[in-house]
Amino acid sequence: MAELEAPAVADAEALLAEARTRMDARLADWAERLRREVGGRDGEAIAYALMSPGKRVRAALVLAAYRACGGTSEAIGEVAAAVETVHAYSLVHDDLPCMDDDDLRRGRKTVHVAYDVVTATRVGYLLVPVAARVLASAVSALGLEASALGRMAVTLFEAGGMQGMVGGQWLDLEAEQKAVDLHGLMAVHRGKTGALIRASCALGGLAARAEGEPLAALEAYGDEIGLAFQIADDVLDATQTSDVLGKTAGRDAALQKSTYVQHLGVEGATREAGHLAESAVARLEAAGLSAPALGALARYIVHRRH
Ligand code: GRG
Repeated sequence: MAELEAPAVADAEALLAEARTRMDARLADWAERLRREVGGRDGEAIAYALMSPGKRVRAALVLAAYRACGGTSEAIGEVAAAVETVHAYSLVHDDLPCMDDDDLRRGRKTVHVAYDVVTATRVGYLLVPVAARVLASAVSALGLEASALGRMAVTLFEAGGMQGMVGGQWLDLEAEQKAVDLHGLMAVHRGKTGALIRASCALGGLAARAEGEPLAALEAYGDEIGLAFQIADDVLDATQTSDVLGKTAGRDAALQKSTYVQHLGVEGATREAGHLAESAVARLEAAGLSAPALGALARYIVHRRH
């Protein structure tokens, strides 16, 4: 398999900058709406959680997958916002004392530190149906039929459920302070992190009415970069500072979690993530999908600094 050339950081950075601008605007609109609807301290905490400034990798993947399949509507940003809403609530719960127990996220206090544990727990649950509302508004803005909403909702919420993110988080918690082999670790990573990244790629394709081989290629690409993303996250947790990451570094070691770094070392884990990214891009090429932006994002995911 051909080696991926040096990271096309500029391309990925431009797409991520676009995704950040668009997500910040979309999520601020939803935050304002929810602040009014829910009101009080819960409303403020929901807005705080939704408006926290992420890298927006999942949003960028939705945009790039959509365009790779010929999509042209600006309304795709709303699909990306639905995915970022799922990601946002997962972070709120991930940081709770009963989970990873962290006080820093995206360079700010975590929701349970800025508010309290009960409020943060409620915020996580309240945002689940909000993600469904954002997706429904996206499908309507894109002019897609109701059957497309059904398929896209299944894609998003299966990825967020027991077969994906929730199940992966469950395995992750069970695995704390235990030795987990690479096979087991792969299952944790694919569920906890990979499933939503895979769904981001699939949703971009579905929004552009992709079917068959191109859609399968996007899913295969998403599957491999999803795992690569979490391996890179393991590497960053072991090698970067909290200041650079905007979240507490060294958390895996503190919680005695098995990681790719622990199994393969920093170099070995980085190499493994690189192989997955190469293989992901090869899946797109094999399906005849011309998608330089998805190639650039695959490289970014492995070489990113935070
Ligand atoms: C509330 C129903 C419900 C479920 C939550 C807690 C949980 C279930 C899942 C946790 C999933 C999780 C947080 C996995 C880690 C994924 C990960 C690597 C997050 C960091 O992603 P980045 O680097 O972060 O893209 P930013 O801040 O840039 O968005």
